[in-house]
Amino acid sequence: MNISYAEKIPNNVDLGGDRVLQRALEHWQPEFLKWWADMGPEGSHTADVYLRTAVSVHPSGWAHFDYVKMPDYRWGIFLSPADGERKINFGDHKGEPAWQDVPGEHRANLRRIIVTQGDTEPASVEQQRHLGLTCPSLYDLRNLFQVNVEEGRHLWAMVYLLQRYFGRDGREEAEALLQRRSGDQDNPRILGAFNEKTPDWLAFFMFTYFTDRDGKFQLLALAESGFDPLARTTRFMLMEEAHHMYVGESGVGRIIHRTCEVMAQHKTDDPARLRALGVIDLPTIQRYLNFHFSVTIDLFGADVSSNAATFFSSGLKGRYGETAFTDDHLLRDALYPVLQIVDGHLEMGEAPALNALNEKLRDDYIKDSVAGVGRWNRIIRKSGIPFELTVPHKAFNRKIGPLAGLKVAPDGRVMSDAEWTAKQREWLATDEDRAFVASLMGRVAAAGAYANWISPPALAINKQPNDFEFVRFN
Ligand code: BYC
Repeated sequence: MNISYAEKIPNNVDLGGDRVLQRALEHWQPEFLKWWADMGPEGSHTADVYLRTAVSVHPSGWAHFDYVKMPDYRWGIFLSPADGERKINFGDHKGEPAWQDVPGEHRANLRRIIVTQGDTEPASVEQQRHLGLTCPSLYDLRNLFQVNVEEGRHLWAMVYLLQRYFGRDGREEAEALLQRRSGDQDNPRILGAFNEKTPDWLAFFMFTYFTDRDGKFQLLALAESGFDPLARTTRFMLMEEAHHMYVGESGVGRIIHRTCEVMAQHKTDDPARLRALGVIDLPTIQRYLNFHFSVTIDLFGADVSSNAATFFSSGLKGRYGETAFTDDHLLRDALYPVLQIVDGHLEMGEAPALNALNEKLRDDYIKDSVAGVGRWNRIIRKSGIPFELTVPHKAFNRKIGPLAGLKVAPDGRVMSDAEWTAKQREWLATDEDRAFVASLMGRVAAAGAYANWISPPALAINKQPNDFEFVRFN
């Protein structure tokens, strides 16, 4: 079914055929728009932005580019095409037809997963809302706005499921998703990383590289769900998510490229000199990386989790690449390696694989993250600079799970509290680092101009040149 843009809420789920649901969503729509006006990107409300909008869920139609006035963006409900033969591929219900409705006994857990996923989407928009005021170029501003509108759409994706399948509870949850606020003392967002600040563009690019990648892996696990509407909606979200991680990877890459250019030009690796020259020194980039990586790997939950085991056994959340595994997809007897704390030291041990599914997904995530860091290092190597960015040890700076009880250096060495306190300034972005990065953030909003601390992109978006007018102000 194609997406109908004639309707108030564009969709490919035949919303017009379910008047009750349509009315419920049309009731939520103005609340969403009010939240967007209050908490969405500052300074975006009158701009025409060269945005990608889906006109169909097929390869030819999901990335249609045109100028859109931001508040007129058509947030809609798009599910990937159904496969009528789809089965549940894991857990106790393996082999049964995928559910088209919510199985009563799993209702509470399913709602909780959908709410947790949904909560991250508006959270990230709130975290990023001031960044447009300090954009390094119109190209970057456009990318920020693209990411923001799509996170808004991902909220719609989860709200559709809540309102369509969970009745009154679902409507209440949909309202609560617009009431929690990132970083709020009394009513914060659900997961830790989504209450942190994203105060500058280095943080934004690190967030979209690392934290949006958690999104990728969680969505890949949910795309295996036995609850078919969740699987179908997450499959379509994943197509959009890929661009967000690209914004992060290429953004950090362009910052590194510019720094290396200035290092080579002035033959210096002295951070103070480089800062005076207006670029971000590589050790500061490493400290930001350490922060965003460690905060993000906490998002996978505790390494041994009975919730994760229940989600899997009941067919709600699979493993990344579930159908490609050649095991029994039940995991009743399997084991999985997990780090354990023995006499204050870290040792590799084993846990039942069923309970270690958060850890498995975290390991898959880490492998994927490391690959992109390797691509950043290639930029540094190409400039002939002897510096290598590294991903810190899995136990570094953890706040969730048993590893949160230890102080661990980026190289994996367990240390005393006193040693950690003395050293952490070398490893995590300090107030001074953040103040310096903030001092570079000035608005560059002329077509083709780029801030001094970041290189222009090698390739802009949709084959447009770097000096294309990606945002028009009215
Ligand atoms: N912060 O048994 P455990 C994205 C809680 S990102 C705070 O290990 P479980 C995006 C946990 O809730 C993807 N609390 O938990 C990216 C539990 O609480 P209760 C988002 C945390 O349930 C960028 C308790 O600790 N999607 O899309 O196995 C921009 C025990 O923990 C945290 C999902 O996460 C934390 N970091 O696993 C925009 C998928 N971690 O019950 C968007 C849906 C754990 O004791 N969520 N806790 O009150 C899930 O699958 C699971 O909820 C989690 C947690 C994997 C997150």
